[in-house]
Amino acid sequence: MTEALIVIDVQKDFCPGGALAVTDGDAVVGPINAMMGDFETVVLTQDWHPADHSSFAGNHPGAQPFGTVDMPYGPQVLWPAHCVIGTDGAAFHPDLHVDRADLVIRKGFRSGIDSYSAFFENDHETPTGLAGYLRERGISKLAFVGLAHDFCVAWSAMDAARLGFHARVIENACRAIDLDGSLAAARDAMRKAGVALD
Ligand code: VGL
Ligand code: ZN
Repeated sequence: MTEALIVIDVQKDFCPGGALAVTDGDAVVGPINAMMGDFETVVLTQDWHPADHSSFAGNHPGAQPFGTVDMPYGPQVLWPAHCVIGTDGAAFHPDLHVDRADLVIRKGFRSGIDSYSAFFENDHETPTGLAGYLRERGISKLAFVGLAHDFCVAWSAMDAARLGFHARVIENACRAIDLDGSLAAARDAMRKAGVALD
């Protein structure tokens, strides 16, 4: 069996009570823990931002969270400060079975650029190294779960498909931010990109 489970950003700040809480975000933890046994390889991603990160609304004078700014690499949604390096909010949900992970890959750690995807930063060019890791291990099939369905899960799954991996999203183990219809748009884009929605 060569399919890997890629668990996206199941961190306290994306769960109820967190800085960028996704509705019902903690509901993914039980299903993800339960399915880990079905996969030989489990990879976790961790959103990991410096306090001066350019995706934080508070670092743009006069800007509001959930607005958009133009960055050199394209439009960027501004978020409340979240998953700041070393803080409690950046930690994994305490019930997530992190011990099962072969690899934890951090992303978004450069101040000037965000990284929704586990494979590329938001310029769609700068690699995180995950594709090389998976290919070197002979893994070609990936199942994605976690938070948020319409941002980091969707961008990761679409990049995986673009890179030639077989990519599917297990939707009952995802929860969305759903900003202005972003979940419907992301599902549509994923289907068009060749991502299977299970
Ligand atoms: C995410 C917004 C900002 C995510 C991360 O994990 O989907 N969304 N940073
Ligand atoms: Zn982030």
